[in-house]
Amino acid sequence: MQPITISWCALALALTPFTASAQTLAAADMRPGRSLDGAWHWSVDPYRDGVAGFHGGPPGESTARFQDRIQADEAEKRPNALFEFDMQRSPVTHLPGSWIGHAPEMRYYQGLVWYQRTFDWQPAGPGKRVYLRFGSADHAASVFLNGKPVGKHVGAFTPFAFDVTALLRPGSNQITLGVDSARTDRDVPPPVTDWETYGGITRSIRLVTVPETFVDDAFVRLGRDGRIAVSARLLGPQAAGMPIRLAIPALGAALEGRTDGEGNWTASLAAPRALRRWSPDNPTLYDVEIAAGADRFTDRIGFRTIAVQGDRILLNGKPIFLRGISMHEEELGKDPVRAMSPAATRALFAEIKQGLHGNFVRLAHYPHDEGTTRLADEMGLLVWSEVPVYWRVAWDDADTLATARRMIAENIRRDRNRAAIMLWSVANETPVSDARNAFLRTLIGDVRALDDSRLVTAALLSTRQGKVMRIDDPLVADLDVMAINTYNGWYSDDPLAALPSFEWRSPVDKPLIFSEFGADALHGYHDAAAAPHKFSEEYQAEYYRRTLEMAARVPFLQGLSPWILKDFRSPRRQHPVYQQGWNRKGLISETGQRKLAFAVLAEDYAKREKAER
Ligand code: GCB
Repeated sequence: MQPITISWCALALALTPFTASAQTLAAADMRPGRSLDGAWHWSVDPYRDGVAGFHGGPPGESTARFQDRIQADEAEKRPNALFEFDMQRSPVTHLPGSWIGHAPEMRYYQGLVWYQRTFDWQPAGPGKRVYLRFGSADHAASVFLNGKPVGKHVGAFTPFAFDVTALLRPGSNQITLGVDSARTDRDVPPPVTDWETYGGITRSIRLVTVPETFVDDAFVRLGRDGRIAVSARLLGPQAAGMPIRLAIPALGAALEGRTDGEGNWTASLAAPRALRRWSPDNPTLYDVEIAAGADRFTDRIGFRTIAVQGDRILLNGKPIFLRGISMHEEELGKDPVRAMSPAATRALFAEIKQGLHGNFVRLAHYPHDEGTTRLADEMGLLVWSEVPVYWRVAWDDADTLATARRMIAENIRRDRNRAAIMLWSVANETPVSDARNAFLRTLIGDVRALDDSRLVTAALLSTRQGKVMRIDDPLVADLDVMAINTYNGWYSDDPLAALPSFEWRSPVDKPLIFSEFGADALHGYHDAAAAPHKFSEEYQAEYYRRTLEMAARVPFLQGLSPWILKDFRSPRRQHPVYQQGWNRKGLISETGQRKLAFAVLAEDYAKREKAER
């Protein structure tokens, strides 16, 4: 293979800040394609030499790991060639999976890591485009194909894709990418969170093939007016004025039209009588097709309505109480690497559905894998979906706001066909200030513009006077559903017996969710004393009993998502006996052992479920 000389200009391009992907590639996981998961070479780069030159100066070819050459071949020809970085002889790992599992010394690494693999490719034929799509990269990724810069993406948790049609060649191709997990105060989230940064590539990598003109984005939903509405967008040279057709074969429903000058199409039809509405009890999904020119977009979509009426939440017109739990994206086991296989997610969802009698999950604190929200659709679990606008972000910074807005848009465009998603949340526990209010109001506006069929919320903090709990965050006025994280009895030393007498006051006629409450317990640590110690299973169980008693007395409370289903890794939780790097508020341990509090919540939810039937 001939070395390719990378021009300074190309390198400069590669190093400019974020290049937005211009397309959405909705339902990309349903498209034909080629998985690039599997064996990849990796190489750590703590001083970021791979993107720097001599003495740390401007980038130069000598150190670049993304060059298009097999170094062993070069060395064979030129014995005096110097290679300090040789990706092809670097160790191999399996992607997806965070680098914290690549080698013991990577456990706490934060910085730049390079990945490289080769693959054979036969051209897709004329009239096709090929996208290189990453499910996500934590936190920033620079991608190179055959030594040429392809693009950059900043922000973990949402997918991104680049059109690589022109860069692919018949035969052997080489992808290199640098993934940098380091974040600053201007990032979303900022560096300090209460969860592990799983640096690297933790979701699937695929080449996705589409016709030259294709359905890039499609949103199909049941509106509150009883009609099925579709908004679709074509991308490509023939996008304007193209005939387009929506079909839901199992319902015998079809709709035809033509895109406008920009490639957009919006239309609606009355919901067929035979339509079975999606709900946690009957998670019916339909195959939906949109055909336009050579393209056929397919998805599996459920139809239901979600609304609020006074302090009630309505699913398909009927009040529903959300029997939920929060969870992080982390598989069961002693050494998770955030590789959520369908089986790993199914195991956790089964604990919620069957174990706890739940109907709702808060996917904290960032968009989870697209397979997770698909599984929620399939198994029948309502979802709270959020972006990592967490604790303190740089409210005054225009770039930070732009990042958060992009994350929201990428999340909603990826998932707005998932019937399970009921709530979009724009922030978690953010201290009130004018700058923060303005920032979050912009995000709320974006959510409403992108999706008129769901509810908007944010996890807020309350204030306390004695035993009176007030919800006085001004953002309440902008939300459909109020949500409060409350930890009396854990972060306060109130006796647990006092919790039921706390009184909640609402400033508005809106539903409330307790989006978090919880207490740490180390599985297997028992304390039989009348007043058990914190961190014991008995303390956590009693905390749940008392908090649930309090919850039962709040008339406008319409849901719970206690913190949290499973113990999760958190570098800030270093109590040497009880935590050892884990937040222990799980109802199950990191390996899936149920703690006493699990049964307490399950009993409460079973009663609520029975009462609803
Ligand atoms: C919170 C945060 C959550 C933490 C939790 C805790 O309020 O929203 O991310 O993990 O409390 O355990 O303190």
